Amino acid sequence: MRLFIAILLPEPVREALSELRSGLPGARWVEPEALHLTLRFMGEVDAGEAEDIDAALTAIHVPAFDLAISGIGSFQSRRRVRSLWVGLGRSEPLERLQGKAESAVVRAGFEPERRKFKPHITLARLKKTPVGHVGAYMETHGTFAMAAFAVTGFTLMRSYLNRDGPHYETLAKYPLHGP
Ligand code: 2AM
Repeated sequence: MRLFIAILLPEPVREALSELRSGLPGARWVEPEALHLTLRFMGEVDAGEAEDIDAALTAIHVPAFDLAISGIGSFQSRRRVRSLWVGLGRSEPLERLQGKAESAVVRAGFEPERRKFKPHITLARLKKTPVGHVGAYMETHGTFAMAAFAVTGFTLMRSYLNRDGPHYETLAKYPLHGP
């Protein structure tokens, strides 16, 4: 099974982000209920490994915290824009939680993640969208910002790669506690 660790977003946040889902031809928008912030992507694991990850995540204890969303950015490769995302304000509690999730996964027997953590919430995946359209979209929405929301937990997610795009299932929830 294909697993990752994520923060799911409260309904009002998903609703606010949904307003960004238009005005870009060729974009495949992420369904509002699937919007999330990935802390760690493990990829294919077996049932035993999934249990070890779950046990290690259960041992994480950090207080709940607020997280601010601001700005829109993109990932590019081979001179094309591949995805569009909303960014997160710099957050020490988020980095601490991500660090703990990373250590938990390593404790469960996985190789450390070598890529730097770049927190983002993917809004759309793009195929052959002309760069001018992306520029126009950024002109309109690039400074998007909204009120901070409370992060009260994180989740172990399973991803199914369907023909119509990825589908996510929540396998386990790990609540954070009062600050
Ligand atoms: P993305 O939104 O930028 O694609 C499930 O695929 C989640 O894990 C997505 O949030 C995805 O980020 C993230 N992820 C991180 N590394 C990944 C990888 N190597 N392959 C697929 N998804 C990855």
